[in-house]
Amino acid sequence: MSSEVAGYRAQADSIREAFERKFERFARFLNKRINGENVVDVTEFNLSLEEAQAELRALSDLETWYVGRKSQLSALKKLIGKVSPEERSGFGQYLLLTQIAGTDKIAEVESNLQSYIWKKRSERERVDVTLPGRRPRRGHLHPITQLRQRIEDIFVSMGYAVEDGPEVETDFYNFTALNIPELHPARSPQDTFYTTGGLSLRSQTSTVQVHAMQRRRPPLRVIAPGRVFRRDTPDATHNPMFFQVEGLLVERGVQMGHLKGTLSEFVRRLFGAGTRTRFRPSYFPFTEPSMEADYSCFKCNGAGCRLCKGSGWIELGGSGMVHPNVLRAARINPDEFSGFAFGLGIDRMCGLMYELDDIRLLFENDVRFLEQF
Ligand code: FA5
Repeated sequence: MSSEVAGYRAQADSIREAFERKFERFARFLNKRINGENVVDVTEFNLSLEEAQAELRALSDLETWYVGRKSQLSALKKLIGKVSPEERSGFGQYLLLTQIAGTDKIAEVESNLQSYIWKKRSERERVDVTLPGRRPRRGHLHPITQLRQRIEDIFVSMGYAVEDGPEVETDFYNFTALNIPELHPARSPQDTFYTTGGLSLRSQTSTVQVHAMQRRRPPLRVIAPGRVFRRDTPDATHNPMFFQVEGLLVERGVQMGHLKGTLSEFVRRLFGAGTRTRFRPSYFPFTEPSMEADYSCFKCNGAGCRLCKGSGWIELGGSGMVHPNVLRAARINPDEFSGFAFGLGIDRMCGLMYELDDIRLLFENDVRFLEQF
């Protein structure tokens, strides 16, 4: 053997010795040879799942160190072609045996660790199918949604369609089309949140009046429930975000009696046949004439109690005959068609029905509170 090849073989021997030293920590994961048979009891490994996974990673690092592309053994293999043809195959074989001596052991440990990990994993993920099941807690609709649906049902049964409108509005739909020109003082009580692009969050569902008239054309009957926003400071009866339901009817020959009859029938269906209504003159820029509607207290039947603050009456909302300018904004001829509109606040109505001291409770989303409805 040439001194050159002898030197290479010595290098291969020292690489293998270094490997054996590094491999010592894994020796306990090798099969045991008992009576000539390969035996392994992985339960003796005594590792947690995470520890076993870490061992597997360390083993893979060792394999890379020993036979990886940049390993010293690979560097030696590149020399095979350089040794003399007579010595080439002997040297090549020597390196191959050196390599196999390590990779066989690595493969054995890897397979044993894999089965240990599989065992640990299935232990951890095992499901005891005999355990009693956990019953899911069923929720229910929010009280405001429940009330909104009751209101919708009543109006749908009176021939109304349910209409939807955007919560982010242009100045036209929120104010101008509702007969509230720029700089008109009626804008300030309904001050809202504006974006820099000239849009605003709608301050009332009355915005849907114009959308509905443009979309459906008269004759029409719609209600439009939805979320509205105002710059109101929160207190027991105010929220900056709350729900309203708008009603709009536009037909030929509609007059105030139809409005009064509709709202009276509505409260009778919602609170009971004996419920009475009263109408007070009021002002809204988009209705003329305008009225506030009240209904007799459902708790004391009008005698006066804590709920109605002793008056016997509870406020229902605003209403009136649609102003001709609003009809004109939707390109409807006020000489041909007339209509009425009303707007009710759902949150306050909900607060009264459930005798809540504070409507803010409705939005705190405390399930202990919400579960009661
Ligand atoms: C209006 O918003 C009119 N659009 C109603 C209307 C429609 C009149 C159609 C004529 C024709 P008002 O600002 O009064 O009206 O509000 C109506 C209802 O919303 C009130 O009765 C009240 O129940 C509720 N509301 C008003 N502000 C708040 C608030 N900050 N928090 C909770 N509810 C509120």
